[in-house]
Amino acid sequence: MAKAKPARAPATASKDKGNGGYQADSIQVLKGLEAVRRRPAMYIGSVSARGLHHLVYEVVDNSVDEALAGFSTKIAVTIHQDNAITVVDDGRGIPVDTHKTEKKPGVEVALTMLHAGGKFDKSTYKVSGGLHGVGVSVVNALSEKLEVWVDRDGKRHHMAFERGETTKKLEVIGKAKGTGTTVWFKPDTSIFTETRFDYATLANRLRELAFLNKSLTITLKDERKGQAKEETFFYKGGLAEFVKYLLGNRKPLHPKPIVFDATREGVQVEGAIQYDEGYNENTFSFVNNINTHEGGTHLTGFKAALTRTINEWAKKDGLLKKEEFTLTGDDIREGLTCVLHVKVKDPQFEGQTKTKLGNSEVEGIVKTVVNDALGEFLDKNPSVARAIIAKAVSAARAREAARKARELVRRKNALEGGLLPGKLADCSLTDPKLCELYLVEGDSAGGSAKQGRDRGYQAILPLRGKILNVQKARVDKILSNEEIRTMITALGTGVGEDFNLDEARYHKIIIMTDADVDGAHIRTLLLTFFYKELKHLIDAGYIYIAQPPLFRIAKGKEEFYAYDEKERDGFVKRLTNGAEGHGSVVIQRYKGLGEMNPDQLWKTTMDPATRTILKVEMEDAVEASELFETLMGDEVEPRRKFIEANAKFVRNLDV
Ligand code: 0RA
Repeated sequence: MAKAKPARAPATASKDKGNGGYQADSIQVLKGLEAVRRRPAMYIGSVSARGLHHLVYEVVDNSVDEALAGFSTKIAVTIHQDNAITVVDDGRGIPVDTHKTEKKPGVEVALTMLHAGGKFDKSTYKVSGGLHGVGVSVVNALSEKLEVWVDRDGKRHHMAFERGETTKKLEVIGKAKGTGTTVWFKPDTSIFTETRFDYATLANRLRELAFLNKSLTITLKDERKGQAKEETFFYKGGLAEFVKYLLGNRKPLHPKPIVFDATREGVQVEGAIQYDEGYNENTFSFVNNINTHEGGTHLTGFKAALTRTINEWAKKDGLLKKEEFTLTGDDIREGLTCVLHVKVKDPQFEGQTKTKLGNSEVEGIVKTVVNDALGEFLDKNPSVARAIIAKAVSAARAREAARKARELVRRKNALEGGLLPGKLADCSLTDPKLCELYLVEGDSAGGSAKQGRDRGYQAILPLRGKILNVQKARVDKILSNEEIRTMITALGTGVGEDFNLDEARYHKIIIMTDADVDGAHIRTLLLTFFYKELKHLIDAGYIYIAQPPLFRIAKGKEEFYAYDEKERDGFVKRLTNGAEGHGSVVIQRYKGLGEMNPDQLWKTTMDPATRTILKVEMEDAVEASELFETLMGDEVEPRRKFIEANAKFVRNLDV
């Protein structure tokens, strides 16, 4: 019977079947990695693109740990022709001497035993938490092949594996000048649903790591045909440069980021903040290089300190009248871009995605560090202090105005006795579960939709392009926009604190815009508005996107509608190769919904029997909010990218 080693047994390990005859140790090892292969998502989150990229992060995190411990300064990542990956670092190299209890080379233990990482006391701060830190053995288990080269003690060592099993034992293959580790692996295509690495995805994480570790140089090289590329990420300024990067070309309120870096009770607290003239907050927090999307004690401490310090300074300076007026945290964080990075020895990660720091002692530590540093900065830079406070005061006023605007929407509705907007062509049924509201771009398309619809359960609200202007505005402005107000009235739910999902007049709200760039822009703006002001409608799964066709292909009496080029070409082929007919094939490209007659619009886009509508999902709200932040900013490029990537939010589904 195999010896039980609970410390190493994975949570998912099946019951010991007692493989007598095999060495206890080898059974244990096999079982460990087999558990990973059987339930990979348990270890890397998913077997989709995200999980695939996680393999790279896992190896890189180990290299970063060497950097945190002060031994490594360079990490090089290469995406090879065949979607294999190499990660090279100049750290100490994975130990090659015989492990005391396992009686195997350390490198073999690290790569074949689950959670073997904890067996080494390698550095004070480790990248560990959430899905990180599961260990390189997990990468090994999920790789068709993996090879490792370790430079240590003047020698170059080598080992090879297949699907987690050792195929070449540790061997010295030559001399080595310095120290370091090279890991080459080819993800197992039988496990992952996505097998191509996305350069931008890897670049984003590596760039982030370089910002977070200012002494680190990280390179990323893509060797694949047609997309060869190489970038080096190195930021001497660390978090201050990170903030500048995040700020993009938004106009800063003060010339330089405010930075702090102090260690108390073994916790290192690093941060950089800068205000811009906009209205959005952009806060990113990290613990040991991991993005704490859900925040936690470090962020709570930071926010409390910021609110307190700014209020105190404002009072001291006579900018606020004694107790009569206090700025709220939200007021003070308007226009703030912030990166907070703390290093904690024994981080406790909580929350749905295990990205929320739970260590209670960290809150007070961060608060003290930020109070001290920020207080000192404000005293030394009174003009910056006053600019920040003036901005927060104006935010407070705007918030008050927004409250009034919301009330106005509510009162107006009450006053009008629930009267619906004149522009709305409502449906005759009243059960919201059955009713659909089409938000249609432009009056002409609105006209076609009104004529083409099934008026029993389909309502039409034409919107003009004007909502474009709300994109950078504060809530009070947004709510004073005619189009937006009309929409809210039609939806019936109210907005902000007044929101009530039960009052929704339709359970399907379908955004129908032109299939061009302008249409995508309007759709994105509507999504942004829903996200910011009517999030619950997205949560409830009420928001959809219509999919109008791009082409009509006709020959004689036969006609087809195509939703992309490929489909179009298919239909054209069919019509040209088909039985001899007369007349030629006519291809019409729809530039807008308005070019379709009511009947065509119904058939292609509105008839539940034939249409495709995409449900907007906020599955990854964190990612979404970051993207929306990007979208709300002044930068054009990220906005364009967002619009292109908009499909990320939608899941193919027709009901
Ligand atoms: C265990 C112990 C030590 C280093 C490492 C693992 C290590 C792992 C990886 C994975 C990629 N690069 C790596 N670099 C180092 C500490 C070794 C010592 O104490 O000398």
